Amino acid sequence: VAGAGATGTSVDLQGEYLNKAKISEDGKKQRKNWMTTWVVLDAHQLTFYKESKQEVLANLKPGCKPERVDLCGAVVDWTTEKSRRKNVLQITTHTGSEYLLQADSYTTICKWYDAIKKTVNSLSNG
Ligand code: I3S
Repeated sequence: VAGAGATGTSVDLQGEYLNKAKISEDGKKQRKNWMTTWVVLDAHQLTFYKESKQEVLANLKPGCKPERVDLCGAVVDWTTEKSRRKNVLQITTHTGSEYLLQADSYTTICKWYDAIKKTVNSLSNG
């Protein structure tokens, strides 16, 4: 279970498995492909790892290249239109890339929604 620690206005969520689909890159539509990734939120970005939590924490795969999403200038919202799944949030980056994040647990996805929102807000407040 992720540990959430609030420090000032930003929140670090130390990681959880979530379902992710990238639906556009820099404004260009992508074919939706849901995958489960280990997701980490820090003060500036979200990081999606293809590797498991254990592999990430133990640095078992030195060559691993996670996908990083800059949250500065991003917009976070719930969406019911972009997927038939329940509990889906959408992140649109300042470059026009769009990601969907989903969890079966509403509590889990709400925690991520709130934390990502706080991070985006803290970045826009300087
Ligand atoms: O938005 P879409 O295109 O209806 O998303 C569905 C597709 O990605 C589908 O794969 P195909 O492109 O091979 O048909 C997936 O199997 C579905 O899960 C996607 O819809 P949901 O509602 O699950 O996001």
